[in-house]
Amino acid sequence: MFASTLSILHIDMDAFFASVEQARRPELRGRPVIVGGPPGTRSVVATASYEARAFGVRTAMPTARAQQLCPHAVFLCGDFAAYAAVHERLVDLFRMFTDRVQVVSIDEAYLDVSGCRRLSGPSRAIGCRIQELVYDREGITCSVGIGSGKLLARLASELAKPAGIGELTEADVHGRLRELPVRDLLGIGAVTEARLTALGVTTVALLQDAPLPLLSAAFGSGAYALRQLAFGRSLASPVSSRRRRPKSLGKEVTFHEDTADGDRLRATLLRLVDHAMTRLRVKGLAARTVTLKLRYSTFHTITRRATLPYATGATRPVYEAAARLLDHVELDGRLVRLLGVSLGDLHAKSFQLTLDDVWKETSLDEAVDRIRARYGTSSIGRAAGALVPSPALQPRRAAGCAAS
Ligand code: TTP
Ligand code: MG
Repeated sequence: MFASTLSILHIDMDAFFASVEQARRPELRGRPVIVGGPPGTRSVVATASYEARAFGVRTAMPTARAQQLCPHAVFLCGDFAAYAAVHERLVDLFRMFTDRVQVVSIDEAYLDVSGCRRLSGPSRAIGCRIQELVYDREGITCSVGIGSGKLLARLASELAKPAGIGELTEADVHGRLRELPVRDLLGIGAVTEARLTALGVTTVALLQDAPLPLLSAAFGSGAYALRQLAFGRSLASPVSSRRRRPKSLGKEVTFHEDTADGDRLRATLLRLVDHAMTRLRVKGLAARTVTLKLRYSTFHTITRRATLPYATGATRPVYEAAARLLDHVELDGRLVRLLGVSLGDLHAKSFQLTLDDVWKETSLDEAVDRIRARYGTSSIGRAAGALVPSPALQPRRAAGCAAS
């Protein structure tokens, strides 16, 4: 059932990673910006600014293809710490309006403003104010959708992109919504779209009006969910402000050229741990396990896990544990294609600061994070020797990693 009022807001940043880059580097504003790995590598596009989208560049496209479509674009490697820091500030901003905030991803959230409209005004006024504040504080635009439920709000923000504000009412379900292609309904992916098209069902109107036996024959019990979608009702729960803690958090990299160079593997490992730990701290978390992932050029993949004596947000003990895992891997002459780390057994940060030296390390790490959030990930790096003075971790060719 619909609530009687339009009180759900869906807020989604426009071209988030690219917009953050344009905000902090004014020379990029108005230019096509593509965030992903460098062209010529095996990477894909994480996102593209709307200027680049005009040339057909899309998320998940190989960067090599993006470069063909838009050769004059500025290609940037992502700076996740900076995006995560903006994310945290955005969530704080949303919570100024209501505590019923459901964070869906790094750049989008639902707000249930039903309880705060007397103080903050109608939903549309709240949405406009949020757009202004996001722009004033972060220099980026967002789209706002307003609906009586999450699905309609999310559809409305999608239709309002970029930088717009839109509403979808119950009346629209029997009007404007009917004209849209089925693919615009969230939850309908390419496969379902193709199956619907095969049945001749290409628009929301046709999906609303399709005989149920036809849908049931093709989709079984999924027919009911499809029909609900067509009428703007999601089977999703109401806005839930419960903060979800990720189960794990990781980072991995595919080498441009497969390698067996121990120094290179250790340097890469340090970079991966360092960046994953920054993300962990931005989320206010500490990790107790670290898992090393290694894929050989044969695509055979191994993982090795270590458990730390306590959950920590400090980079050094986690890197030490990961480096020990790497040291014990026998390469036997094989080349490494991919290296990754994953942090697990995550706890809220307050669990960790029990030891003085951990506290000092964490303060140092947090200073690094602040510099990164302000000036970019590459603004400050770590030398393995400086980070890891203990004899066990002096840079050396890892026994198990040397090419034989
Ligand atoms: P989205 O909100 O899906 O995309 P967007 O903000 O870039 O563009 P839009 O204006 O259409 O909302 O995702 C938010 C960020 O998450 C995006 O900037 C980059 C990142 N991302 C990936 O890295 N890989 C992906 O496959 C997707 C979908 C997003
Ligand atoms: Mg977005």
